[in-house]
Amino acid sequence: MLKLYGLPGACPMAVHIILEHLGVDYEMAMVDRDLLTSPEHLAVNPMGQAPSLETEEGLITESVAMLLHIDERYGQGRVSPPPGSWERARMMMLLMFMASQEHPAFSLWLRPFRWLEGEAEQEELRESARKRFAVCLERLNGWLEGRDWLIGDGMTLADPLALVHIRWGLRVTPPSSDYANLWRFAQRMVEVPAVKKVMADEGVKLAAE
Ligand SMILES: N[C@@H](CCC(=O)N[C@@H](CS)C(=O)NCC(=O)O)C(=O)O
Repeated sequence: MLKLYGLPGACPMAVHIILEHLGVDYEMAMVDRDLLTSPEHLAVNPMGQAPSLETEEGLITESVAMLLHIDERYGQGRVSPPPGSWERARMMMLLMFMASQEHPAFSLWLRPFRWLEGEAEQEELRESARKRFAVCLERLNGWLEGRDWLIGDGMTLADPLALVHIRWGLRVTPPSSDYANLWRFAQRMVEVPAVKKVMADEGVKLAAE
């Protein structure tokens, strides 16, 4: 059985939602934030992060890789457009955008002290990251103009990751709730049964913490 190592409300929640939405058999192992860098967890994820996915063939890290693998292997591609299609290219663009641009901007805003020592330098980095994250949210907001889902007419792999980032964005200025399309989308997403269940299981709400 698949085993997902998670952290409540963090990017593993996107993978958790897809497992639940596709009705895949899985086991959840929530990692204590303080134990991310314990030798036991570093053996699972050498970056000291979550998510990680234990499969019968071995462990994989990186949420985008997990999302794709779960859908291809266990979901018969139900939550992604067919390979070679324009829609799939757009879904991949969104996944990569969120993972490689939006997520790092948020992480730098949240924890500038991981990268710089001086307080003034940290403040400067935090401010640049805040602006960068706002640019990312603006783009995501634009992609949701006039749409219920990021791609096509139903949930794809991109939507749960967007929800995670929108939730994080409630803590940043301007908050994600100021972006009309993002907020409308998030409010719809939390009503999807799999999303509702996962958020309840992880003990998180659509509200600033
Ligand atoms: N590129 C990785 C990023 C993983 C990542 O940054 N995970 C965060 C949670 S969203 C984490 O474990 N943070 C804890 C920490 O860095 O201390 C992925 O997409 O899986």
